[in-house]
Amino acid sequence: MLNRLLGSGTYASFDMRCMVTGQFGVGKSSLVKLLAGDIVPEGRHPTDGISLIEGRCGLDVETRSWIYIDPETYNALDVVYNKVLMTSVEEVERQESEKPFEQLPESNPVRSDDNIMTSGPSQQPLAVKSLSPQMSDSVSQRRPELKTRMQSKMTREEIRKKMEKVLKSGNYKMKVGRLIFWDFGGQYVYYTTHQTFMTFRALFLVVFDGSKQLHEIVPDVLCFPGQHMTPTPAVFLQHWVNSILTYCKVVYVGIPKILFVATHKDKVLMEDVESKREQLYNGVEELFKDHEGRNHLILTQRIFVNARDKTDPEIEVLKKTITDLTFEHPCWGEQMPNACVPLELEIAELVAEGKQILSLEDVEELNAISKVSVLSPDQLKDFLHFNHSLGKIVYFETPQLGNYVIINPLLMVEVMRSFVTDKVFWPKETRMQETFKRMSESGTIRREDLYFIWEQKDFSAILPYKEFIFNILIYLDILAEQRRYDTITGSRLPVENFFVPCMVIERNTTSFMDKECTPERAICLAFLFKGTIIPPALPNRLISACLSMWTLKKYEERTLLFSGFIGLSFDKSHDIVVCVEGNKILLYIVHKISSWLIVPDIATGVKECLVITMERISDFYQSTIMQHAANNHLFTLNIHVLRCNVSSVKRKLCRPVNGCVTNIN
Ligand SMILES: Nc1nc2c(ncn2[C@@H]2O[C@H](COP(=O)(O)OP(=O)(O)OP(=O)(O)O)[C@@H](O)[C@H]2O)c(=O)[nH]1
Ligand SMILES: [Mg+2]
Repeated sequence: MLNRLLGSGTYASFDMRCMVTGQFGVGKSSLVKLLAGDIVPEGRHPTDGISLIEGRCGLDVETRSWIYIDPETYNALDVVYNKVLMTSVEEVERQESEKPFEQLPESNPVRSDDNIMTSGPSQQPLAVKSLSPQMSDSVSQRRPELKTRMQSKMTREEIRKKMEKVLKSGNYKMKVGRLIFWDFGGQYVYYTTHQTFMTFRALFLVVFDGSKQLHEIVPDVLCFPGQHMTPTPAVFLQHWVNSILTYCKVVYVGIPKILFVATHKDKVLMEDVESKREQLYNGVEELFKDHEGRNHLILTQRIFVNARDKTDPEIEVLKKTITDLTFEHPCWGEQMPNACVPLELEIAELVAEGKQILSLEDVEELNAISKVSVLSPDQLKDFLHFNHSLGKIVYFETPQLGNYVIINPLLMVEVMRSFVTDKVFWPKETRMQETFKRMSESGTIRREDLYFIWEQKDFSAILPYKEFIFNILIYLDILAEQRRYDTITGSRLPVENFFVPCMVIERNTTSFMDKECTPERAICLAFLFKGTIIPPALPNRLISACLSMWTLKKYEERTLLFSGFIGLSFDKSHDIVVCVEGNKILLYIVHKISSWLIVPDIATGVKECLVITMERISDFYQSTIMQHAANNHLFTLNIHVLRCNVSSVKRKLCRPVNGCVTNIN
């Protein structure tokens, strides 16, 4: 698909996202600040959601040196020009001497309802020459311009002027690729939303506190991944490695790379640092010695820093390691199609003006009125999908979502942060406090309450597109509809409440499992994951999906929705429980009298629903523009039928389902 876009020449793009993950409070933000050349503030400042540090540092493509960028001189728009110009001066010169002869495509997307001529031919700008296979100067003179809402800013003249400015500054000669730090907040509630941004086109750091023992208990943790284990730094390390490898499709062998960084070196006696380093990293090796994703882990560098001290010589070692890993990354210097540059520039210009979302019509118009290059409808769709896969825009081509394009993906970070946030960041306003309290207790929120949250100044960009954004949240299973039915007519009632499973941090303390879900009355299926800990986003999405299929059960006056646990009513006799235990998702089917009375077709139906949902969820993460790429087998699914003495049910349940290995226990 990309090849079609690549048709008219390419430029090399040097951009690297460095995603910094790890347990809360271990020093991620401090470390990122040091790496970006910022001052590390005193005291504890937890990160709300994700913080992005962009345009502060980069790597010299030729000398490999770490470059700090003065924020005063940084201009996001110049980045695109720089990138194009960085593609060897010789090539630019060669292109200059070439005579472009380009044809108008047969399916010209330009509508001819107006007859205004475009401005006359301008001098051919330097690197733009090979941009478009579709537009020659003579053609552009013939092309009628539209009376439109969108205004094309990128005239050839404009691009030429800006290119000249960048050329004159000489900045492009010092080929600097950008490093963009994604600093992830480490609190549990963010775990479901973080994965939305993870990609194999990045480098990952997993940070941990080196002054602690890997297996000592982390105090004051209510909720953490691998719920049934004891919360220790080791559990958090495993969680992050599993999350990264689950949510990043493996397109290139061993990519993305994951580098461990221990912090708090200053809390260890100087003479003990080396032995502590040895002990920590031997522990990490031991933890992952049988891990399937071992080839992603960098275990040769045993970095141990004081994340508050920029003079720590190991910060240089860390920088050097990040540099080497960036240069080894197959996406560093990736070839990007020139044909997309004009539209990219138009979009960058709008983002710089503060625009975050465009309707698809606007994008089509922007493309159609371009004075430099027009992509065909197919190319435009490819452009959108490709840029989505690069993380530059967000575009889901579904009937409900395909009419809008989020041109600044940071908006999604804001959307998530607006309501999936740790208690310390809850808004003070009374109605909103109540909304957040209800969300964390019962896991529900009303549509209008979310809209009300978006009325805050911070989220004013979301408000005009609230319905579209709301639908995205449902599509991502961050929100799930609470279905209700009229008990007399059986017809569906309008949805009032939406569930937000990731905000529920309370654990199941009801006696449902002990009293109702007994071996005499229930059968149990276990979905086993290869990793040691299931990343919470996965069961949370599964819980969302269950909530939209079945009715939430009430027991002992409480609704059975807890962190990693859900109880549902299937019908008057059957209940369903889905819960997480270590690396298993357990599905119980409970009959109100005896497991012998469980209707086999109900059991298989529920199982298949769950399997299909799990496949859909994992497919979602695996979807990529590079369809031919290898599959990620890190997360295959086994089904073990446990505690099932009902042979007819057992026989039916163990019928293999697509894509799953079925084991009988
Ligand atoms: N002594 C010492 N303190 C550190 C070090 N790294 C971080 N800190 C302190 O630990 C606290 C937490 O650091 P942050 O950088 O905010 O931690 P974080 O991992 O970003 O935390 P979250 O955003 O909540 O996930 C702050 O008070 C830091 O000053 C270190 O290497 N040594
Ligand atoms: Mg932080």
